[in-house]
This record gives sequence, structure tokens and C-alpha cells, in this order.
Amino acid sequence: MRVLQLSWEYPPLVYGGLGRHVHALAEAQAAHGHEVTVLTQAADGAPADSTVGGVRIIRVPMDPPTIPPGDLLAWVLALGHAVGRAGLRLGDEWSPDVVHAHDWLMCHAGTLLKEAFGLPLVATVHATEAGRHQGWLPNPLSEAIHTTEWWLTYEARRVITCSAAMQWEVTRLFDLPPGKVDVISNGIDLASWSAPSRRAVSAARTQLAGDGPLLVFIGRLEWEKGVHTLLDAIPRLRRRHPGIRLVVAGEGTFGEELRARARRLRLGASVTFVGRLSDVALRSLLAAADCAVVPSLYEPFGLVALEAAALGAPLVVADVGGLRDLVEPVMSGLRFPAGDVTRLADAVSTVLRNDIQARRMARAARASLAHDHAWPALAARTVDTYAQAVVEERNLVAGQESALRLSRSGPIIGSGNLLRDEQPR
Ligand code: NHF
Repeated sequence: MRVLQLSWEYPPLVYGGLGRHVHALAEAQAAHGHEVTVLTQAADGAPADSTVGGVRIIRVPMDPPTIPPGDLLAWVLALGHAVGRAGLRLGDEWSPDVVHAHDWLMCHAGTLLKEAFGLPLVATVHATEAGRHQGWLPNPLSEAIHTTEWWLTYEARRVITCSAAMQWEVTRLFDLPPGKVDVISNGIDLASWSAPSRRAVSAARTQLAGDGPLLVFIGRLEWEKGVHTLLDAIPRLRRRHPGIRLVVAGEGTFGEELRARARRLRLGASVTFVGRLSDVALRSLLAAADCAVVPSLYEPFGLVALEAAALGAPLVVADVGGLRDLVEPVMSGLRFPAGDVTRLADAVSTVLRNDIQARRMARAARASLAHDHAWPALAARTVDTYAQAVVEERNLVAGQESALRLSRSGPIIGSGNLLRDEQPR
């Protein structure tokens, strides 16, 4: 198949799981013999048009080039315009079979290109604005994002989410017909997440661990990632495990607040913020860890849990979203109720006190990855979704009524918490 993917992040520009997901997916599709082009934003030092890992990557500069700082909507419109125009130009020399847009930021370009080329649009919703705010839309910007997410799921012939929790959330929030949303989990390339050398691991321990156990958090520093709950747990963990160290790797808009909280809690040398690490450094850190904690308050999937499992780090995760489907039923690890500092500390203590058992769990977690989270199989399932979208589009064009059509009523806004009823277990 000829696949046109649209993503606001792609290496070398990677902010979070979305960029890593699109990169791995595109290369796995190309390895299967599909023709894949990714349209994304320009990155310093990266070529405007190149082929890497079998994938053609076209990077476009923002248009207009100067956007008022901090104006997210203006920025997204400019990116959408630039990507849309590059897609139209690409259409002169190459015709895709499907357009695949990732998240609301690519809604404008995705909709434009599907209409211009008469193709089905497939959309992956990696996370939602309402979900990030525990079901609320706190301000006009959130309402605008939510509306654009609704529009994307309306325009898409088929929608993909990375977990059953997200399938429920997206169907509920945007009132989608049953059967429109496919669940295709995230994957991991075990070859590139292989264990680093013993030397690298012991260097990481010497540099970052003290005399006590080493805890690791990796991820974007945003409120919904719950790092503040992990910091709150450190004083009691320190009493139980003298010398314990926590390394926080990542950056984000909540970073300053977290550093201030660590100071307020007088965590001192117990917590080190190391910023954004290279993949090599991340691997050494995870391999050196006695426990990787994923304390998210909202987590559509939780790629970092796969990465920790790949490197044999015992896992403690919040019982939320995709992590709920992943840890325990599929991979071994301990779960605690999201936001519950006492239970978080207890779960970490259980892991630290039972090192042999924890390492056994970690080995079991790693073993399950090759089976459940290999990119080649997940990429093939994504292509199946494209094929289904093509058939549905054809039926629609032929005038057959689609069961998956939505009413044009628009999104639900302004009626309080949109996710107030719990996902049925
Ligand atoms: O892994 C890629 C990522 C997920 O849970 C993650 C998230 C956004 O928050 O699908 O998208």
C-alpha cells in the first residue's frame, strides 16, 4: 500500500510517545514493503526531503514563519497549512492510497488531503484533551482542542487507539458509532532496546545511585504524568530505604513546578532531575534501576512501561488507562491506585524488599514483549485498518449507507465532566 502519514513530531524532533510511535510504525510498514511518506515539521539540521529506514520524510517549515509565542492554536494552524500544502504538492508526483493523521494537530491537513485526493482518512488518537484534564475542559483552548479532536474522528473513516481504555474514552467523548474504533497497541523494537554493557550500567549507577536503591521516572514533565505524587512519596520511602535515590528524566511545562516541589519537600540529593536523555543514556538508566515508576494520572498507553520491561527494570505503575491493560494481565509488575501516595510508596517498597522476585517479574515482563508488542505485527494490523477504511470509503462513494457515519451534531461541550462514568471493567 502507499501510505501518507502526518505527524507533528518525527525524529530528530521527538517530544513524547507519539513521535516514537510514528517512527517505529512507519519503518515497520516500509520493512513490510509498503511505500510510506511522512509529512512533518522542519527540524534544525534535518533535511527537507530524505529517506531514512525506508521511509520518505518531508519536513516543512512553518507558514507563516513567525507565530506569537505561546499561541498554540495559531501554531497548529500554521503547521496544518504548511503540511497541507506540502501534501498537495506531493500529490503531483505520488498518489497515496490512504492518509493517516496522528492526533488533532494534524486534523486540518488530514481533512484537506483526504478531500483533495478523494481518499479515506485514518486517524490515531493518542490522547485526548478531556482525558488529560480528568474529563473536564477547563478553558476555551481546551474546548477548541476537544472540538478539533471531534472533527478529526468525524472526518476519519476509521479511528485507531492504542488501548481498550482509549477506545472507550474516544467512543464516549465523541459519541462514535460502535465498531469505528480499532485498538492497536503500541510496540517496541527489542533489538534497539537491548541491554547496554555492564560497564555502561555500572557507570550509570555510580553517577546516579547513592548507597541505596535507585528509582527511575522517565517521561514528559506534565501534570498528568503524576510525577508530583512520586515526589510526595519520597520522604516516606527515604525513611524505609535510607539512601534511596530518584532520577527524573524528561522535560515539560510542569518541570519548574516539580523542581520547586522537590525543594519544598526538602528532597535534596534524594532526587535528581537530569532533563532529556539520549536513547543510549535512557537504556543505561533503566538497566541500572531497581524500580521504574510510572505514576501517571492519565495514560493512554504508557510506552515507557514497555521500555522499562525491555531493560529488565521492575515496574510499579498507576492503575490507569493503558497501563491497566498492560501491567499484570500482560506483563508482570505492581499497580497502585493513581494519585494514591501511600499505596504508591507501599508498592515501591514491596518491589525493593523482594528484589529476587521483582527481577523474576521483570524477566517475565520482558518475555511477553516479543509476543504482544512486536512492531511488525502491529504495523500489519494498522495496514488492515487502512484496507478496511478503503473498502468502507468505496462503499460510501458507491452510495451505500455506512453504519459508521456520524451525525453532524458536533461535540459535547459545557455539560460538566465528560468522563464522569467509569470505564466498565
Ligand atoms: O504511549 C503513543 C503515546 C502513548 O500513553 C502515551 C501518550 C501519548 O500519552 O501512542 O501517545
